[in-house]
Formats: sequence, C-alpha cells, structure tokens
Amino acid sequence: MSPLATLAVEPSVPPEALRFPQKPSQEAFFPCAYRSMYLSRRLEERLFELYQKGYVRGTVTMGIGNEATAVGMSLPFRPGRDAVSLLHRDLGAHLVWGSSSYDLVCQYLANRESPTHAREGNVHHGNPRQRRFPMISHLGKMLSTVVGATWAARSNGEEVFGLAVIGDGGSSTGDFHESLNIASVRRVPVLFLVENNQYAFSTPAHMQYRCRQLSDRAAGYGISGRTIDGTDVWAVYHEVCQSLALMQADPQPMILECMTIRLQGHAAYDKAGYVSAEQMEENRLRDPLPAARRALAQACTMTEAQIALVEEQVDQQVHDAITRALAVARPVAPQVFPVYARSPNRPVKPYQARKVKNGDAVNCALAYLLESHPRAFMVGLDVGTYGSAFKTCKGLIERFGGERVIDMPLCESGLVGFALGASQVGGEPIVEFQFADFSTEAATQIGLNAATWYFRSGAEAPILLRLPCGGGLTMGAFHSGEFEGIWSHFPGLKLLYPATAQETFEALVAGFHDRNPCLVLEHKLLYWSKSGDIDFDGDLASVWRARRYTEGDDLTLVAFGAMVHETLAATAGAGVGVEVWNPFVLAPLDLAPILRSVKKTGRLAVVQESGESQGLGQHVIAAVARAGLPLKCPPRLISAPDAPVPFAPELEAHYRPNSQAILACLEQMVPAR
Ligand SMILES: Cc1ncc(C[n+]2csc(CCOP(=O)(O)OP(=O)(O)O)c2C)c(N)n1
Ligand SMILES: [Mg+2]
Repeated sequence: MSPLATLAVEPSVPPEALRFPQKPSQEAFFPCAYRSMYLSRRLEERLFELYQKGYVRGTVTMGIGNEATAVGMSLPFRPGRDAVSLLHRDLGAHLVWGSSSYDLVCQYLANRESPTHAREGNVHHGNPRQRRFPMISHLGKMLSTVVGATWAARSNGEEVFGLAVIGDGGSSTGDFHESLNIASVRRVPVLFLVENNQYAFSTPAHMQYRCRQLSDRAAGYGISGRTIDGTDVWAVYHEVCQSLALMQADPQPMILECMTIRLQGHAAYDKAGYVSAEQMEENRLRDPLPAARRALAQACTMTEAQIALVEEQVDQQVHDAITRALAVARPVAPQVFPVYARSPNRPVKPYQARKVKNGDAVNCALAYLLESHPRAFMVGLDVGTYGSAFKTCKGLIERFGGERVIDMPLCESGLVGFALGASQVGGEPIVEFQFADFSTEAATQIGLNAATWYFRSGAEAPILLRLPCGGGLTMGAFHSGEFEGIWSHFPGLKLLYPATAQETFEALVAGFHDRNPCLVLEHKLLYWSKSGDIDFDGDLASVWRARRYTEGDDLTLVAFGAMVHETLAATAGAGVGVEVWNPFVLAPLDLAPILRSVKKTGRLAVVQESGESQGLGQHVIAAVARAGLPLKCPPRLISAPDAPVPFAPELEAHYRPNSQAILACLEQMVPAR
C-alpha cells in the first residue's frame, strides 16, 4: 500500500505494518500518524464548535497539543488484543484504537447511536469487548483495570500488553501507586504512560510533585522509567515500541513520561488565564501537528499540494461524520434503565455436605468454584498460605496453586480494579476483603466503576466480592462494620447476606455465576458459631429469594445476618405466631414476599445490627408504609444506635441488639394470648 493510500483509510485503524513487533520506516509511519493527528485535531475543533452552539452538553476537554503523544503511544498496540485505558485528552488515541469519527461525534451529541446509548457523555466511553476500557471521571481508577486484564489474558496464554494512561495530576492519586505496585509485584507488562502537560486543570506541576521527573518514581517500584518529548510523534512511537520489546523479553511494567502540552484551557469553560502569555507562546511553538506535517513532507517527499489534498479528504470525512450524526434522532428513555446484565442462571453441579460450619461453607463454595472453573481465581490479603484472616481459605492454595489463590499487596482499590479488568478478558475473579470495613477503600471501584460498567458500556462485569462483616467479636469500629446499608445503595451492584451454612454456600455460588458485580456479606460471628447441612440442588435461579424460617399470623419479623439467629432464639417458645424473614437478596431488594407476610400478620418489626440510619430497616418499614398496608400497631426497628461500633465487650453488648431486646419488643407488639 502506498503512503498516500494509507492516509485515506477510515476508520483510521493503523495498518498492521505499524504494530508491534513491526519496525516501520518513517516513510511508512508518518502518513498514518499524521493523518490520525490531523483527524483528531479537526474533529476536536468541530466538537468544540458544536459545544458552543449548544449541540454538545456537559463540556469538551480537548487534546489539542497532545496529539503526538495520543497517537504515537497507540500505534504500536494491537486493538482488540492489548488492553488500554485512555483519558480525556486522547481522542486521537481512540481513533487509532478503533473508534470512528462518526461514533465519537454520536457520543458527544449523546444521540440515539451514541456508543454508550447516551447514558454517558463526552470522554466517558470505550469498548470493553475490544479491551479499550471506558473512562470514568475518577482519575487513576482505570489503571488497575488494565493491569488486571493484561494479567488475566497472559494467565490464559495470550501474549498481550497493557497501556495505562495517566496525567501529571492523576499521578498523585493513590491508585497510580497501587496499580504500579501490583503490576510490578505480579510482573505484568503494562506501560504506564504519563501525559505530563505540566498542568492539572490550573495546578502547575511544581505544586503537584517534587521529584525531578515523574518517571523517577519507577525506581520505587523496581522498574524502569523514561521521560521523552511528547510532542514528537516518532519519538513517542519509537520509545513505546522499544518498551514493548523490553517488556516482551522481561515482563514487568514500565513508566514512560511524555512531556506534552495543552494548547487550551482545561476544558471548554476554562480560558487558562493562569498560564502566562509567554508560556502559551512557547507551547504554541511546540505544537506537534505542524511538526508532524513537516516530518511527513520530508519522510515521504510529499508536496504541499499532496498533503493539502489529504487534509481536505479528512476535513470532508469530519464534515460527513458530523452531518450524519446531527441527523440521528435523540435518545428515548426506556421504561426501565438497564442497570443489571441478565444472568442465564443455568443449573450447575449439585453439592451436599453434612454439619458444616458457616466458615467451612465458604471454603466448600470456594473450592467448588475453583474446581469447576479453570479461569476462576481468588485475590485478597493473606488468602494464600495463611488461609485468610478467618481461615475460610484454608487449604485452597495447596489445592489450586499460587496463581489462582493470590496474596495481593495491601491495596483494596487497586485490587478491585484488577479484578474488574480481569473479568473483561474471561477471568473469573473472587475478591476477599479481609474485613468488610476495608471495602470502603474501594468504594469508587465497586460503587461507581464496576457497578455502572454494564449501564455505560453494555459489557458485563462479573466479579464476586466477599465481605466478612459484623460485630460481636470485640474488634471495635474499624473491624466490625456491617455495611449492608452502603452496599445496597449503588445501582448495578447485587448484594447477598446469608445467615446459615446452606445460604452461605448458595450466596457464593450464585454470586459467582451472576453476570454482575456481586457482594456477599459473611457475618464473622457466624463463621464458627453456626453450622448446618448444605444441600444445593444446582438451581441458581431459586437462590435469589427471601428466606422464611418460621410461619405465623401475629407478627412479621425481618432480620439481617447474625440477627436472624438472635431473632430465632427470641421467638422460639415465645408462644406467638411469628414469621421470621431474612430478605437475603439485599440488592436488588424484592420485598414482595415480606409485604405479603405483613399483610397477613398486620405487624412488622425489623432487626438489624447496623445503626438506626445505617441499615436497611428503615427502608423495609417505608416499603410497608408506601404499600398502605393496614397495621395493628406501629412498626418497630430494633437496631444499634447511630454510633460507631464500640470496643469493650460491655459497651458492644449494649450496642448490639440481642434476643432479649427482640423478645421485649415482641411482647409489646403482640398481646398475650
Ligand atoms: C480523583 C479526581 N479528582 C478530581 C477530578 C477533577 N479533575 C478532572 S481533570 C483534573 C485535572 C487532571 O490533571 P492531569 O491528570 O494532569 O490531566 P490533564 O487534564 O492535565 O490532561 C481534575 C482535577 C477528577 N477527575 N478525579
Ligand atoms: Mg496535566
């Protein structure tokens, strides 16, 4: 193919000849590189116009000045094979990785053909099926997804690399560190590319970091790092190719810092008054586009007229994409927003065991899953040789090996991002938090990234997250939280809270097979104090239902976690007809069977271990009120007070609801027969 023919290709997927491990000449390189850079520049300029005219909402953050880095870093990679996360100045990179101008304009217009179905806007897009992970606003959070995907694909025998992009500002986030550290420890060949344009919004580099250059940080991870001129597209391309060759020979991450520029304010609304006129002028002289144009003319001995002709073709292409996209209808709101991916729930292998403690039920379920799913793997802290803090993972590493039962560095956010990325390439992650309390470290990854993944991209994010939770073990405020209130309030997450051995097994197996991020709360107090038989018939669909333990006509008692057992203890022999329910599936919460029970009994009490406003009890009571059910007496909530979990046993015993409190409530609510 002649260089000129390459220039006219649309979409601008680079020819094979430019991808690693090819070593193209500048003559072969520049037509494609310049075309992609020019297309990116023109498209962004037009998007900005569309924003000014009111067609594009939100804002536009532009990569004008960053095209050499965005295009140069992308051309060596293999779209659909390598994993990548791009940022808000990487429109040119999206074009190289497989987006078309038309798709991008539709995304910005948020019309009916937007790749995110108009559920997201501007830079928040990608294509997980092509391993181009969609951006979220929270800088740094995408990095670990690339590490996880690259690791999981490599574990599957694929020869792939990752490209994880971050800015100078984003390099200050904890996730930058967590992701680099995981990649380094697990030797995952991800190129951490820092687009250093010396500003984070208005904050200049000297207020962002004190090291000489950001690539110096590589030493802290035992890896190598380089800083190069990010306005020279050939230099960027060449350096990335070199890095890939090094990573191929010796798999480990690397940092490549590209010193790039921003020729506009941070976004459409920002006039960059904080950048001096001299600095802006200096930046303009470093504009990568004219430089690439000169290099193209030289490398390909193209005349001005020939280049102008190609530019005209690209202008026309941009014009056509915009004309077509503007004609597309506005999106129509669906009856129900598709928050959850559908899970087939096909029957799986049955399982039986006798007299199993709840903690052993966890172990049985994990072994069952690792045994039957070769791509299932566990990550957590001390889940390997130690067998996990509560010993629920005992023996697993011996059985399944250290590549499937993995002790991770202490970094919950990076760990969940890692699992999310792995789930996109066929890995089947099971994440253990040492304590549910530490899940707050990963709040963004769980509640905003994984939970909205399907809604935004249409790709499933099947991850199982295990949270040993709850109090009663004298562990104080940082090791006793229940968190069912928090985790049931993020759309897109599923949440299960088992109380018995059977339920524990079912919750883990059903949560694993579900196609959404699913959290299972495992009450620590029940691990070794409760036991029962497991008789799982393999019917996953039937797992997703509320559980009723007793039947009665006088009172409906709804209890969560360990409170199920306190409630059963209180009601046994109480001499009144109590229906004890465990909603079990806390998200999405289906209260219909419980409402039917309340309709029958006319009385409702909810027992939760969490503080009054922290749990789901108020929600259950509100549902009864909203259903307009006639009640014989006001509903009651038996809960801990709104206070952190106190430490001393005397204080904690006072804090946690118990069977006496439940019995007292029951006696007040139901008249003696
Ligand atoms: C965690 C987080 N905090 C704050 C913001 C708001 N924000 C968006 S972009 C930005 C500056 C980012 O700077 P940098 O990483 O250098 O990227 P650049 O915009 O310069 O390309 C900020 C503060 C954010 N997106 N994420
Ligand atoms: Mg910056």
